[in-house]
Amino acid sequence: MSSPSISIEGAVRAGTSLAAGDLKALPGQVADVAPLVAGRSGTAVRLASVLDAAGVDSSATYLTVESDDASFAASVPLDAVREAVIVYALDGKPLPREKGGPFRLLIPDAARCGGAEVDKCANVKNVGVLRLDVGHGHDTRPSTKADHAAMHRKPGHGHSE
Ligand SMILES: Nc1nc2c(c(=O)[nH]1)N[C@H]1C(S)=C(S)[C@@H](COP(=O)(O)O)O[C@H]1N2
Ligand SMILES: [Mo]
Repeated sequence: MSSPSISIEGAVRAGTSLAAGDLKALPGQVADVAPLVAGRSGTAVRLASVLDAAGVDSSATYLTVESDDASFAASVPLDAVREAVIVYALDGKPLPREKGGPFRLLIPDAARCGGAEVDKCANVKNVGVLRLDVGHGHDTRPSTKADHAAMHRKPGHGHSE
């Protein structure tokens, strides 16, 4: 079996697929995300470096982030995630799936759940695809407070607030 990877596709110069080892070799390493994103830990790479690896087309306006099982997706303005990171390791080991691994997007200073286009719900776990879109893309985030609360009541759906 090939190692898990993130696929970067859509409005890019050259679509690519990056495994943890590839992410580790990129510039923009963050040894510990804790100072950047309160309450989180792990080793990360800046999203900007990851996107640079594929070469974002100037037409792209949104980043659509999808989980590897295709169950969850969030589409956020590219401009709003300039400071985001992809966590790929914890204590020198692959980030465990239950912590959102093998790859997790974390957006510093994201708004509270359901509070804005870039909220904590957009911190996608188990990231499989980063797609550069021209305009808003696939997004499974609940649009009403009631739907959001219902989603968080489902077993296994971790929630911090
Ligand atoms: N793959 C995946 N990522 C996801 C979700 C999900 O259901 N599946 N839920 C989102 C929502 S709604 C929130 S609020 C945060 C919760 O992250 P936490 O459990 O680390 O606090 O994860 C986000 N990332
Ligand atoms: Mo959420």
